[in-house]
Amino acid sequence: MTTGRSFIFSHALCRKPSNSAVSGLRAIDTGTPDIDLFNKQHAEYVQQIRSTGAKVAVLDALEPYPDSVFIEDAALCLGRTAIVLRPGAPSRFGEAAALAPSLQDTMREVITLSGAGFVDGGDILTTDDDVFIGLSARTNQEGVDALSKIVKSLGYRVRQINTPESILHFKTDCGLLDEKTIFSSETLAATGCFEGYQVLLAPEEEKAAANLIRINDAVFINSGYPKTQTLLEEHNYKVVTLDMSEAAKLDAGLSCMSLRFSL
Ligand code: CIR
Repeated sequence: MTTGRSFIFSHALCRKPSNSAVSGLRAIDTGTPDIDLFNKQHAEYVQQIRSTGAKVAVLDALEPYPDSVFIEDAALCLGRTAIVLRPGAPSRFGEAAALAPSLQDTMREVITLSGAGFVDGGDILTTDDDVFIGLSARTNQEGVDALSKIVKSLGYRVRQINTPESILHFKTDCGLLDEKTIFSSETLAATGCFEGYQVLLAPEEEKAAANLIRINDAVFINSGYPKTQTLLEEHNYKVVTLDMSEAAKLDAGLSCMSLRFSL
């Protein structure tokens, strides 16, 4: 096992927001995303990932799939291997097949999830040793079982979690800071799912900042969460803030707009 393989990445894959993102899924309507602004914010997201030293390829928008900018839900990348997942929302069923050819072009090995189960990438948190998979409204037991077999064959341990019902995706409420430290909302951490790891709790009034991403030496958080920024800086993380207001209108955090891997 290479220390840091869960946050040191040579590459990332992103997909441009589609104009159809105005019809993206959302639990509560807080307004329609402004597509021009979404594109601008997405371009900044890509630029900041490049600033960490990773090479980023940006795929064309997929108009038939309003949520396809959230590319993380359609695949899981572990090192040089990609696993094509089966996103659980009906409007997102076709996203995995649409992404597979790009993964074939890029990755050394591509494995497709077998069976009829569902897994959204947003329900998966990977550390150096463990793959946490959360059961949720999008990820079911059959999907977890099929994915577990694959990730175990790649040398990872699996931890299955019952994601609390108030949380869309397991990773909506957590993110990896380093090989032994996880940032989490209190609600999720209270389940005990991170036993054996150091957990840094998101300030209660800033739990929406929990879905951060660590890429190389940078920790990306959404802008507007000053207590989270201070907390992370006090723990010596280099924090980069990003304004992703338009993605947030579609219940999206930061991790879901990239697939991160090393070739
Ligand atoms: C959805 O509901 O599927 C999208 N509107 C948001 C997906 C966000 N994905 C993620 O956090 N992994």
